[in-house]
Amino acid sequence: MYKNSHLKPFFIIGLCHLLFQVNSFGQPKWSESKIFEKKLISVIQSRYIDTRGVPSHDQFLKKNGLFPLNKKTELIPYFKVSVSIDDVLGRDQNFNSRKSAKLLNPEFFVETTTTHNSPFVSLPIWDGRVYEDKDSLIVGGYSAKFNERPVGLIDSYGNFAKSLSGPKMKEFSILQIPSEQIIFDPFEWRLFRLDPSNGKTIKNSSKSFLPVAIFDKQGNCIKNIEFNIEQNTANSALILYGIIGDKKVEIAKCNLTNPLIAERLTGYQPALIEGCIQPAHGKVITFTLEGQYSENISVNEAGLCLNCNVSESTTGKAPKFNRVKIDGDFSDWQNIVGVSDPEGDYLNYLFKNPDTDLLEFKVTNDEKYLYIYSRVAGAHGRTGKNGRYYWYAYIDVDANPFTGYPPTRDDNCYYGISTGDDAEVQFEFVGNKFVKTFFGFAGAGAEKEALDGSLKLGSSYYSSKAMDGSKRDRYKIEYVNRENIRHITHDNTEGTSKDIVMALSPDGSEVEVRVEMAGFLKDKSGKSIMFRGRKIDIAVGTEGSSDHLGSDKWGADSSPVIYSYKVK
Ligand SMILES: [Ca+2]
Ligand SMILES: [Ca+2]
Repeated sequence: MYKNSHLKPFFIIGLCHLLFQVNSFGQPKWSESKIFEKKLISVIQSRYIDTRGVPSHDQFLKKNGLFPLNKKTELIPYFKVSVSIDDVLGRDQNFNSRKSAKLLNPEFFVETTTTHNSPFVSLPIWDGRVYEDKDSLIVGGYSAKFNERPVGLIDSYGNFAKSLSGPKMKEFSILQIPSEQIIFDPFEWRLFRLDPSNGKTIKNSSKSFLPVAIFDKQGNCIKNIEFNIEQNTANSALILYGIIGDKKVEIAKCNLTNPLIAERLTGYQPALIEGCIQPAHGKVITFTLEGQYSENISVNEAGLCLNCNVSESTTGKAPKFNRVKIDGDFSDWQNIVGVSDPEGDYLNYLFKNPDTDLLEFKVTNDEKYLYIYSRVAGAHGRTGKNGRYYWYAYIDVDANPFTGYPPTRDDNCYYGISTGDDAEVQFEFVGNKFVKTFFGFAGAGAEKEALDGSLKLGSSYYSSKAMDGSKRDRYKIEYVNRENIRHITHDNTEGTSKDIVMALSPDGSEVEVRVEMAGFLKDKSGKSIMFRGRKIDIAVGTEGSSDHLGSDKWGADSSPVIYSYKVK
């Protein structure tokens, strides 16, 4: 998936006094040490100057023994379809469905696998993040006991220095890594652990879902391409087409008569009430089938390249209004660009739960509704008998980090993203049952003000109680709208908000949520906090217990933020 132009790097500016309010560790006051005239990040980048005198990521890789040699890249096309259990014949592992069988939710993705050699290997660190505080780069570490706390800093050489000592240190898994092995990539804004490769070949792989990037002969990414998956008339093949202007080009195909099955998964069947649907009620087998590229495609360094000439007509079609149908068929999302999140970005203090591991997040809207999409590695809402699962869209409606609640892992909230979260769209599953969709709001007030409709945007907290147990009057409230009446709701309370509906894909890996913009709260003058033309920052998050996977820990993840999404 290519990059969304709305994206800013994953850090925050000017949020740190909020972090300090909740920091009772007696940390050094970073903000008092004003050393650098130049921004610290530029100082670190300038240590990696190439022969043209320009800071370069390649230089960073070379100086740290990470520059890839003997690099090989393989891009394998896959199709994924679900088939009702009743339509799958026999008990063998073959893709042997009835001729009349409906192929549910056909999908396409490319798996990119690279191998290379280098003296060192870099492993991503998920248990912390780097953020700016005035002239300093702070490393926030994550832990079960203290949630997120500043545990160190990145100095002007780009090195990590611990700022925490004593018994608290052992609570933070990032501090169990020797300091000299922690490396900050100032170009990609990521923390890595550096290990010797000992001569071993290094292998990485990742998946790209639709819309995938396709390049022209000159190496430019083709912008006005639309994708469409079709079944041929004899039902013997699935074909991915790219439509560019009035030209339809076959990109990849998968034979269905005797396909190569890469994965075969049995679906799950959550109990559903009004507000959530799932095709075939999840009673499906989901097949991942290896495909082949058509002769129009060649694979090179850049990725997938179109061999035939396409004249990108600039007059082309006007951009479509993305109207999404909440039906569990996700073809209406396949041409919407979103943001991707790494697979396997597990935190050490949480359980490695694939059902909460986000892979993609997208947002769109029409005149009445916001539509929100996410994909996880496992299945949304899957729990065991006694488990719980929550999904959130975190919305910073005024793009102001000082309203809403701050993006730390404090207050027992699992996410750590750079927004002030004012309003949320959520859903809840308990014991493998869909319980409700609902709204969250965190502003200047609490339940009474929400019921009166007189809440204002303002600084707030996730929990009604502070960490010392005292009660707060500004905290996140949760509500549902039913028959034009707003009701406060709580965990485990069944009953969905009528203006938020959702659908799961047959295998549960994808979810589409439609929320009526009128359902968000209004300010005192009666104006909704969500309106067309407003620019919002938005991300999604998941959290779920893992009893069905044999653990009493929870799993959680959050997506990158889409900044400045303009409600069209
Ligand atoms: Ca749909
Ligand atoms: Ca993830």
